[in-house]
Amino acid sequence: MKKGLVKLIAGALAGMFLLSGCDALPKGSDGPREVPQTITADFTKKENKGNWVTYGDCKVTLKDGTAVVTERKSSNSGVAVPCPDYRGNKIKTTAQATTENDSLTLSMRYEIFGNVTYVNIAGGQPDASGAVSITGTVEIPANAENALIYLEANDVRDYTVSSFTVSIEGEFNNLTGVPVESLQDPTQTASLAAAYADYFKFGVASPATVMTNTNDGFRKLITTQFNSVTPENELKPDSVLDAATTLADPAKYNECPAIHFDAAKPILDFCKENGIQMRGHTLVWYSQTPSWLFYENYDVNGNLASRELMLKRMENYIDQVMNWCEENYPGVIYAWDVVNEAAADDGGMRDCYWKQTIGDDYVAKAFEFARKHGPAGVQLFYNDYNEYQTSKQDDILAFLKPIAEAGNLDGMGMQSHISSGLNVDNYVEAAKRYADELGVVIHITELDVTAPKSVNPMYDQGVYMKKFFTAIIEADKAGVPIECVTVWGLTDDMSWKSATKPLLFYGNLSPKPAYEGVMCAINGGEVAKPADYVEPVSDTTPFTEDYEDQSFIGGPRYSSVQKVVEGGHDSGFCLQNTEGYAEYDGYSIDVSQYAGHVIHVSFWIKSKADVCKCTADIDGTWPNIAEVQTGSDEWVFGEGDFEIEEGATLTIYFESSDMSPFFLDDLEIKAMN
Ligand code: 9MR
Repeated sequence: MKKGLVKLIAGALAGMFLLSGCDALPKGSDGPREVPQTITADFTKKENKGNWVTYGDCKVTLKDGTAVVTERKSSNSGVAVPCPDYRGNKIKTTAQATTENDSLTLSMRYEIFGNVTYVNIAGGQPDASGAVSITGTVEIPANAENALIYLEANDVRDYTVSSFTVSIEGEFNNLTGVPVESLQDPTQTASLAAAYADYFKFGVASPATVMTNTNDGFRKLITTQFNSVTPENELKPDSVLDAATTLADPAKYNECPAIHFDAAKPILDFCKENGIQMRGHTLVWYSQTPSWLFYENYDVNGNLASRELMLKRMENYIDQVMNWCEENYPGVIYAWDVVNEAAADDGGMRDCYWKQTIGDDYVAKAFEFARKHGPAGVQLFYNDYNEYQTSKQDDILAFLKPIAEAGNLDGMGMQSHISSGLNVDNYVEAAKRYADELGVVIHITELDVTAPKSVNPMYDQGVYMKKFFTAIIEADKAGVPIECVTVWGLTDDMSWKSATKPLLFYGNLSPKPAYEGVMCAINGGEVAKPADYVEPVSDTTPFTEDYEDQSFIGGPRYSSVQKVVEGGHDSGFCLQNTEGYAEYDGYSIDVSQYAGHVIHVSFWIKSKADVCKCTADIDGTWPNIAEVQTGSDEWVFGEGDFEIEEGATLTIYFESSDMSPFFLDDLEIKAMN
């Protein structure tokens, strides 16, 4: 039969079904459609016609082949490129823009069984002229519908985008016409909360779409598995501040911004009805807080507000939010993340509008106000990421100690966005240190664990979960007051970093080996090897590079440049590392093949910098493998050992202590056991 005729009959049949009131033919009964493998926004054509749409509340004007985005009411509003036919594929997206915002980010939004998920793909900072070019890759889950890529900013200032493309990376997996999977019944899976009842609460972050979803499986997963819920975005200032009301009458709301709980109510209702307690997240944060809050008359084109005014706005905001929740949902919120992420990534306190307007004591003030106005018995937490890094621990402890001494701090929130390479002993040590030095309890608030890039990623992740939870159970037994562990999302596909598959349940609600690992930690037993388990080939062949054939296997860390040059140790060639923007822009080598072994690394290095290091790169922790005194610009020998966790993915890198180039030669990495 001719293709056209088949379509005609199918169309007529669909029409009959529709007319007779039955459901339409299942999606995709026509089979896969032809799909272009690159989508390029055409800013000479109108919305939809030019492969682009307006995203969120803003105005888009087309000018000379660009899209000028103005009147942006929230940091995520702007221009988007829909790519609904790319589900189940790895995609690459690129945008070029000019902006006055400090940074732009390419993000993805998709719907997954009626829930909405947002994933950050890649970000970029504009150069002096305001131009920025961003490129990133990401995987779209097979069950993700209506995916689109949008360009957001850290602020609500204008941007102009001149090019925006989304294309398929690798071979195209055409899932058009293929229905999404069916959800599994989550009530058949044993409860994590029940299993851990003797130790700590077992919580989960959830978007409010779960509560209004026609698929009740997600709600059942929460009520079966968890006894604490954190709204993923709905209690953040972005959601709670009522922009329309406040900005319509800035004089009236000058000291006390208007607020509303439209986004949070469904999740608060759900917790109240099901007797589940909630962690409130978050009152004071540099991110997801509109910049107008920090300006005189709430006008971002004017001056920043004074310290006095910002203290009033902060106090009133904290007072209103905590007390509205308590009055309307008594006892539901048992803990608040009062301040989130105040420590900077490169040491000290993060520069942000709160710090710029109020000063360094904004954190202490927030806790003072939360204690003064917060309902009795509600615990006050500080919450941060990379909190297990030694230097970040020092910074956080420095500003939290006076707050704890003043009696205004009850808990430390360890976000714990980690990967299966992180050393669990160091992690537990950090928890113990916060508890001991601050005299507070610990909540693990946003746990997700990037699956390793091994041959059995799900299984290896499960084995790591067992190790991680065994360690925290032991710590809890030994007196480290861990009172709640919250995983940051219900399923892998709903995670803010879905491509790394970091959670306990698959997208269809069935439990993963990661869930099994968590259960094995409490019940004993081992994570079962899956039917498709691949016996890993342990390749412990020593890795050597002497650069004599003028080649090298490693690559740049961030923006450094490597070149083989003459003048090696004992003559011949060596590797030169130059450029980059920071001392840690160095030479990086993947050593994952030695997972489960202790490696011995030896090398010759030369630099004008005082010190050169060989370091492991694990989730924002950088344990030294070898450190050598250079500076003389003479060749110096370095060596050291490092134990790589079973199943881990690991890179090590070489760096100099300042921006001076370094030269590397006769590198050897070998397994010791
Ligand atoms: O999971 C949240 C995601 O949906 C949002 O788009 C994102 C915006 O910043 O925030 C995510 O949650 C963050 C949390 O509030 C604070 N710690 C880091 C989390 C992951 O980014």
